[in-house]
Amino acid sequence: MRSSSTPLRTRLAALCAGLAATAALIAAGGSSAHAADTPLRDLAAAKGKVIGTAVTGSKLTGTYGDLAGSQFGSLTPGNAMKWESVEPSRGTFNWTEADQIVAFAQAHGQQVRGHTLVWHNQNPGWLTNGSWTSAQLGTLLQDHISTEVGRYKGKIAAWDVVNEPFNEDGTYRTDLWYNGLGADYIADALTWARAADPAAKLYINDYNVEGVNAKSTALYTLVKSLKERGVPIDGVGLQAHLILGQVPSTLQQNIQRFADLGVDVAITELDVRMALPADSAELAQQAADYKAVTAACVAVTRCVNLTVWGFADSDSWVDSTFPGYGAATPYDANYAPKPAYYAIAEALGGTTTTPPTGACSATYSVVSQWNTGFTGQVRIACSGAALSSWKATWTYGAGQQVTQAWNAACTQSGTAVTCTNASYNGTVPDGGSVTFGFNGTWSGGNPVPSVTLG
Ligand code: 9MR
Repeated sequence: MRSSSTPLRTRLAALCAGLAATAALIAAGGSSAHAADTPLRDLAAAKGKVIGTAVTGSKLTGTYGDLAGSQFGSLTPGNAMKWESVEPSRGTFNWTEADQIVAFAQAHGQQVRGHTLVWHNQNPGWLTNGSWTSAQLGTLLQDHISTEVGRYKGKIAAWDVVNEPFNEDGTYRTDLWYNGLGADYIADALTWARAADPAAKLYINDYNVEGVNAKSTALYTLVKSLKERGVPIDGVGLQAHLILGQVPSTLQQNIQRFADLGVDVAITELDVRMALPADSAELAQQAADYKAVTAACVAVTRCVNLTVWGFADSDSWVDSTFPGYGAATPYDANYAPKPAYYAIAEALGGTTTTPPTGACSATYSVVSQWNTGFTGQVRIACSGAALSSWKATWTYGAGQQVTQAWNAACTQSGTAVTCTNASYNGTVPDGGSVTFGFNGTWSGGNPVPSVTLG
């Protein structure tokens, strides 16, 4: 796979594009702390790994886009490349979101993991409701793979060619593909994908195959036999949708046994869900879990990619699928890094000064702007920490002047602005946030300052 190192020019462009907010962090105890100086993607690259995230194309602007572009070296479209997304009606294709994500990745020097070509889920109704002979179904699948893989030829580092082919007991899932084509649909799909893009690494991806168990052993046996038969298989994806405190003890051993078969391994969809509301103890356990998974990947040379399934708690599939559970990702819903973020950084060899218990962050954004005026906002959010009072300070770099504030008392002296809490909003609970706003004047430019919380 291509290295994730990025030309400075590209990284600068990524930083400048849509930079709408800055965040400052303070520790639970009030000592100064900050996010890892080195982005996760650079820490991972130094270990010979690529760190990725699943993304939604429409969200790739503002803070979400900044973080997706700067912290991760690989993107996986969460839904955009699935069959129901790209061919909702037979012969009518919609590549808009998939194209957008691929273009974003190229602009940010990132790999793309293509997801996914053959799956039991998220297929279009015309396909699942149709009545097909085996030959027709095979042709449909071959055409689908040739079309999609061919479209992105040379732009996809790895394809999850086959997704979730096994039941928990290691038997094949009796889905549309197995029922219509038999177990060889897997070998055929891999062969067709190889023909359409010889450079892309081809994976089989599944969940609950992180530890050594019946399901992962079935996957192991399949990969071994595909290799023996000369079928193109380059890697296995361990999805890793984990429950708090339940990282399998055999994770590293399992990664190693696949590596020893001569295939790459990727952690493809990592998240760690917990009972809501999240408290400090849960967030600390989650950090330990993320650290353990990252360390297991770091320990095995052929574990090449570690991808989180959404990087922020506001962008996770977990909450709607498991009511009462959530907070599964490394950033909270306000894009403040959680203890899990720092745990990943540490497992990748980074050093941070953040307390393991969590932090509060202040995020400045320009809400609206006109000729010479603007409305700004600062959001103070805590995760794994709490505040009973707060003070946010920043220095304007382009002559801006605060004229009026609400939900805070703000003063400006020269270029220095100091805002303190109102009588009613000094408390920011663990997992909560407070927002204050202000109007100001500007001329020439209105760059976003860095906010210090203290
Ligand atoms: O994140 C995806 C979510 O938006 C979809 O609603 C869901 C539908 O099945 O699929 C999610 O992604 C899945 C991935 O494609 C395969 N592994 C399990 C993921 C979580 O369900």
